[in-house]
Amino acid sequence: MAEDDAADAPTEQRQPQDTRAGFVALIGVPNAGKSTLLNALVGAKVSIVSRKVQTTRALVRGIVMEGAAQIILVDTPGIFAPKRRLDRAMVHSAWSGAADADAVCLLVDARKGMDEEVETIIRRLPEVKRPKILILNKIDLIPRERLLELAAKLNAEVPFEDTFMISALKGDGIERLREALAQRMPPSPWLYPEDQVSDAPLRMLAAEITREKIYDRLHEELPYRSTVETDQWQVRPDGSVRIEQTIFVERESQRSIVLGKNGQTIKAIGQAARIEICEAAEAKVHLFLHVKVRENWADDPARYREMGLEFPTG
Ligand SMILES: Nc1nc2c(ncn2[C@@H]2O[C@H](COP(=O)(O)OP(=O)(O)OP(=O)(O)O)[C@@H](O)[C@H]2O)c(=O)[nH]1
Ligand SMILES: [Mg+2]
Repeated sequence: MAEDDAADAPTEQRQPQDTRAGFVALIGVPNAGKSTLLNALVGAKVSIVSRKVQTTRALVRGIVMEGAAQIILVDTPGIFAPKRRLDRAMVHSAWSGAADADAVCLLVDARKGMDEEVETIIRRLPEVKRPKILILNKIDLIPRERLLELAAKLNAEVPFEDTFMISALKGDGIERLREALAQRMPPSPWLYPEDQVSDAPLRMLAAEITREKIYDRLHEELPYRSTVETDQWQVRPDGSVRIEQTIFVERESQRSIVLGKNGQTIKAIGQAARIEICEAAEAKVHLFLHVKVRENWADDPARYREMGLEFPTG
């Protein structure tokens, strides 16, 4: 090997010794706070959050550095009883995220406790032959006695290796959890550059941000009947970015709701999305949103590919 090659050595060779790296999956019922926790652990907004259930639709990876350890956190869609094809793809992707991880964290909304939905996950958990960790989230909402009771009840059902009580929203217990997860990472070179917080391309994140604004502003079935894709991402000579996105809905009546009276709703969605996309892209952004009616988008494999989901046949 020529001596010059040393300058081009792969990044692993420049890493400190004793590095560790691995995957930690966050699973739980919809709305347990998985995406909020991912963002809190990463320290940046990587995954979208809303008050509504079924916000996350595909695996979202966030990268955390803790000392010599790199933790690749995998946010997953909430696990629920699927009805539609899209539901099935989401739930399938959640379990697949767990199957591949070095550790699986079950996140439970402490205020809701152990309901039927959590029970359903617990029944299937033995299939996942991975170290399991229990995380009780939203501890800001309930008294401590009830927490201990809930932790005991869940630990009686599943052999969790560890239990944490946190508030992902307020940041309580996050530091300790991050350190504990780092300890569990196996020896390995880092898998991503150490300053990277996500593996998702910006155009994907931008589509997700717009979808989050739809979840914030539209209600009932609409968020679940729509999807967003980034069609164009054009960097202009002045460094600003021109972005075009399409919001797919299933009916003309839904299109009217997304547009709103005099286009007010789409304007508000666009404004809110643009501000956040600017931050993510670190550039001035011109955002153009189009709304298209595609009756069967939820049965179209191309839409699943864009979302990063497997298309369930049958
Ligand atoms: N009070 C309180 N609210 C929280 C906490 N963590 C998350 N939330 C709220 O719970 C709601 C759901 O949070 P998400 O992070 O979107 O939940 P998720 O588990 O990712 O939901 P899905 O993607 O639908 O599966 C949001 O309104 C959050 O602000 C917490 O520690 N305390
Ligand atoms: Mg989520």
